[in-house]
Amino acid sequence: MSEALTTRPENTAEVDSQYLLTPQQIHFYETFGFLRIPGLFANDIDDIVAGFEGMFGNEEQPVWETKEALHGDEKRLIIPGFIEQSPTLAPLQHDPRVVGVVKSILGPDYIWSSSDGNLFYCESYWHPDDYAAPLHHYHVKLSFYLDDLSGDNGAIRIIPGSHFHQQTFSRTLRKNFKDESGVEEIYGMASGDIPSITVSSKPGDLILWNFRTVHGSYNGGERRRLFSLNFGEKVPGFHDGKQIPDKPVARRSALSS
Ligand SMILES: O=C(O)CCC(=O)C(=O)O
Repeated sequence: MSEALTTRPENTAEVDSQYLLTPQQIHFYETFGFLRIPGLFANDIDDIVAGFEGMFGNEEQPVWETKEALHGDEKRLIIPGFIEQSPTLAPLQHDPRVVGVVKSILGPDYIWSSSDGNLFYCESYWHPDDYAAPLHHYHVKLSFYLDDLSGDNGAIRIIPGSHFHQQTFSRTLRKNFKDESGVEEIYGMASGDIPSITVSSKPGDLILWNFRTVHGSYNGGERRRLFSLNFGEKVPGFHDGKQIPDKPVARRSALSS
């Protein structure tokens, strides 16, 4: 295990500037609502996968099995509070790479909003993560997909710009995607053909997205492995208060958040 996966004191600790996002990465994230950082955890991936499998392989570990409409009524296994219960993965919450990303996006005042581990035997239809937090409360999700994924086997898909949750575009998507069975009638195409970006990924990549960003996954039904770390702004509405209505998102550096 690399030193980066050793326990760090707490999330308010200073983080070295090498772990902060560049102004370009921040602006990409704030414009499109997601970002992939290739290979950020590549050196630790064997330990991360072992930690993940250790959790799902532990017969004493409570695991929820769901069959929800959002996943076509197909099977999904989920462990809430995932890394918190794993001695191998818990240090990730304070890992400087995680803290650097989170501080770059949320600034110094952020809260931990728990984690979840998932085994998907299903697709996920289009949705924002408003089941996890109200949309006015700005959150970022840091996702670790542990398989080689492309559009053919369940890579996450993103509708860029859909995180501007109060705008007509985003409101229209949320309304029209409420019921998956109506999508084809509304748009004349299958849900999986809706315009989007497929974020292909390899184990060791980090993918982050805004909870408001509309996302989904198609063609992936065989034990796709994902765990996510979630963080939110401390004061709900703080982030939105900084955006001037109808003005372009300002370019900024991690230290001017
Ligand atoms: O990978 C997937 O199927 C969807 C993941 C997702 O929607 C989530 O974690 O919020």
